[in-house]
Amino acid sequence: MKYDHAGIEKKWQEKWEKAELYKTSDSSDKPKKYILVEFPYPSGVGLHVGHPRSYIALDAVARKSRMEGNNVLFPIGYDAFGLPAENYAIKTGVHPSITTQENITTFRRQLKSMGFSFDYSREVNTTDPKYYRWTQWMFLELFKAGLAYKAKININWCPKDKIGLANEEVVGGECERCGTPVEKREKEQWMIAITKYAERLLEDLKTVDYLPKIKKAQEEWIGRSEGAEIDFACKPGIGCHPEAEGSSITVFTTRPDTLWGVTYVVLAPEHPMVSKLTSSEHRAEVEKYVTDSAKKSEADRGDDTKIKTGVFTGSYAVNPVNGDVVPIWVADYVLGGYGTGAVMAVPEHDERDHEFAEKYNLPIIDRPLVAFDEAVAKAHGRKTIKYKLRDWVFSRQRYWGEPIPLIHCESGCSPETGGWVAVPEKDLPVVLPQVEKYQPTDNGDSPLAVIESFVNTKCPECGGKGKRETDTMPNWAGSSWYFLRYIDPKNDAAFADKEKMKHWMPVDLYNGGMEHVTLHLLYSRFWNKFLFDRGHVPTSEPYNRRVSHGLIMSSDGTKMSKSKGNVVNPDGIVKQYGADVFRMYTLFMGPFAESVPWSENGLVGVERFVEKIERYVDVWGQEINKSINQKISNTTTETPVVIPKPRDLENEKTSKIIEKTIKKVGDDLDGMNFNTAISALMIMFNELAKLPMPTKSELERVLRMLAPIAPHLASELWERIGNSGFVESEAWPIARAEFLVDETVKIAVQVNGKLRGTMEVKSGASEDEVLELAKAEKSISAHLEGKKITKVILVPNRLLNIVVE
Ligand code: ANZ
Ligand code: ZN
Repeated sequence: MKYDHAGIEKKWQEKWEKAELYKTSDSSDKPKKYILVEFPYPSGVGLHVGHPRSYIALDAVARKSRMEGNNVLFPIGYDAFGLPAENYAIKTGVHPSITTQENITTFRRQLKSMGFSFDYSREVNTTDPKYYRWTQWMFLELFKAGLAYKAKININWCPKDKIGLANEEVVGGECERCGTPVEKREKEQWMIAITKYAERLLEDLKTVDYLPKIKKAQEEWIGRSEGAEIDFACKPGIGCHPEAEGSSITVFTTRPDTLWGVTYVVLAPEHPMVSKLTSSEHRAEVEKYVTDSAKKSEADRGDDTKIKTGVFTGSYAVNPVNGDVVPIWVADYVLGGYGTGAVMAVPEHDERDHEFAEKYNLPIIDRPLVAFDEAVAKAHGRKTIKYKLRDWVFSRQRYWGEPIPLIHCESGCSPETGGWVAVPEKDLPVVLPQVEKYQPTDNGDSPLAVIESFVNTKCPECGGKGKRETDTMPNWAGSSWYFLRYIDPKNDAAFADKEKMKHWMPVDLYNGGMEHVTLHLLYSRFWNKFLFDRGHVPTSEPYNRRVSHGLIMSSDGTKMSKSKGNVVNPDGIVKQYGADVFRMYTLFMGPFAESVPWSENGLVGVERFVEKIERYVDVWGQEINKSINQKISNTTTETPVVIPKPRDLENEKTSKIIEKTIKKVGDDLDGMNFNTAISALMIMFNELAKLPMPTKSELERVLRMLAPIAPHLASELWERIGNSGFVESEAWPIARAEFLVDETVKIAVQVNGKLRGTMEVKSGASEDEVLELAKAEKSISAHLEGKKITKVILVPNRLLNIVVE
């Protein structure tokens, strides 16, 4: 008989919804647990099988946590600003909010079909004005604290489409839509000074429980380097371009000890002193070089496998430690945005410099090293710390984002912020206006820039003429604080109630993709820290524990992609196999943190397993009925015989396998080892099939253990064995200790490091137990007589070392 997944899953999903089983209360005496998954971008193609990998796993954790007596917050929402909806609007004219709504409806239906225990009453949608009102409010907090500022920076520019491109729209240096090589162009952007928090973002990693590889990714992204700034002077008379004489170039080095081996100095092409240093003889060449390198991406420039190029400026500078006169070059392997944008080159010690020196025939000299502090002092340098982390580019010239709530006063208000004035809180949100065209304007400004009624407004300070900022916020804005809004999603007076935040924060467990452990994780940690500093949130760190799932690859091990046509549609899987098979298969397919290939065979295997569980429980039920029938027929005879019902008697072997599995599955779910939890369940059902049947209470323990993993199946079987109510309202089973230890193990016993005997003890025996047994062993006790035991060391199940005096 095939398991009726469609009927059973629908039935239980409806029952859960009706009973509001997963609605979370803010006032509960139970301990709180906040379990969070990264919310999806509701794309037009619907849920990808990669999304459920995260949700299924954390759903199992959330369900178990509820059964353990916790008040669990397990919310979901939609991170819905972004390019696909906007590009679709450019193509079709359909407003992004319409496609977004449709996509959200699809996502919600898909999520519900999988039976997730999300509290849907707390859904958030970052594009809802009631939500982004608070994103804008928080931006203004940053602005008022001086952490938002405008600066000219390079953006990716498509000269044909005449628009600024997001990094993800640049593919191999070309515009994703038209294939034209992308150029760099200077544009004024709003920036957020996240670098002010670099040290704390690094330091506080010590206080949180993140997977080691996640911590490492954060540390590398922040990229702290201890080094020194050293000045190389362009002294008169050494051959400098006259305009540069008297100035000096400041380099950043992590190796001042190598100063004596410097043979040239290199500036990044965008260094402000390049033009001033370039002699007329070299000007044409240098200018061409600067223009060409502006077209290259920073990743290409920093790529150590690429051949390095550069040009001589015609000027020289003096090495402060030994007076050597060294030539000044321009090369794009030096990045403008890091350190001081200038380096001292030491070909003898640095591989890049060595390669460059060989290519351009620059000297390579071997000089002894001088220790760090002494070298810095000799060079009259300054010790300093630099970070790779850059300030956050916080504006885009695009439509589908949160409008930046600032007004430029045309009559001179607020000169200290360049004339920018905050929109008063009572006027928030600044709602996105309707537009006719969604593409940026010809000069790269946002499409909002041509809507006069939006742009022209009054200065909130003086009431004079004002013009609105027409840039919108980047995709990362709304996701920087969504975990706070789930706590109080309908609050109109604040982004969330303080008492409620005190109750729920920090998030206890957060899961998401490895691709988000730098930007999103860092941005949201920063955002939360900033709100904490302003007294708006109760904790400095938002997430206590952070884990990550591996990707689901296609069956041939490659990345699933629409163009290759190897994308697995979760709808089809749920329809054919049911949510529980999908859930268990996803948990079973491999270690949670690792990438794993999708396998249809694997699904079929899990489908059989579900059928097997159903059959086992049904047979168990029939046996009970049989014994009851027998009892009835017996009572018709003269002397009634009582036949023991299978559910009355515990069988030791049966109990053992059940209790051991309960222990293992519990530990595995806590350790996020879902695949081994499923295999333990499979082993258990195989064993049970060969053993006397469990009692009713034991079978109930089995179903309670199954509930977080296959909730529909467990609920159905719970009912079939004669229970009412929800299996999940029961407690998570705790393994009975007496059934956990069985085998004996051989333990070697040493006295003062010398082997004095071996003994059989029960597996898992404690130090005291083993010591008592050892004392009773003649061969060992002989070595203890008359001596004082000063120390006992047990390597469980292997070795006991007794130290005596
Ligand atoms: C001389 C030297 C000798 C260096 C040596 C290294 C090794 P991290 O650790 O990443 O901070 N550097 C400085 N600013 C740079 C920039 N804007 N673009 C490219 N390279 C830059 O690296 C710091 C080192 O990278 C600095 O120390 C500098 O080269 C280079 F044997 O100075 B070093
Ligand atoms: Zn004004």
